[in-house]
Amino acid sequence: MTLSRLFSPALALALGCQPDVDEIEPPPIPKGGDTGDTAVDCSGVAPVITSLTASPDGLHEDEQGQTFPAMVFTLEADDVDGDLSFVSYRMWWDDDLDGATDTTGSALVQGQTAISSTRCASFTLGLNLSISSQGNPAYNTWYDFAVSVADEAGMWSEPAFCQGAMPNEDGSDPDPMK
Ligand SMILES: [Ca+2]
Ligand SMILES: [Ca+2]
Repeated sequence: MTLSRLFSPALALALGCQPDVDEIEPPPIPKGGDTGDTAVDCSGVAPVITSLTASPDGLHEDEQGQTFPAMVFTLEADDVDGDLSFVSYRMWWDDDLDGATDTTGSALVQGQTAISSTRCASFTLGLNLSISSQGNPAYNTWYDFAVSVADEAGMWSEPAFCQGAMPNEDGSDPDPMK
């Protein structure tokens, strides 16, 4: 069993076009009522990414049966106010290997996925995000990647950075970083 099965569905994203993921309709955010509703207390703090790694992940097959080299990003984040019934994510990358990448522009990949968590309880998110490549990121090329995640209120974490490389076109592992 893979980590992605344990934690969350791996998301196959077709780069260069709309992410091929199910659009998840955000659930309505409870409004504070006259009964002392505590919803306000369970939101307002952004998640904090505590670890991020990227690994080549062979070939992934899309819905048309075509295979593409893929990477998997393993991310952990804490959200102390526990408003994480779904998580949004954004990714950026560049090939200037200085350990960071610009996150002020439009994300190169973004999406949402449902999360099984207890509302209002501090929650440690374990998320595996898969991306497959049709040329960007290039095969067998190292990049700085950045990932940011948001809770259901849309509060974005600071970006976390890691370096990684897509497999070769045949799915074999990339060359070590030069
Ligand atoms: Ca939160
Ligand atoms: Ca960079």
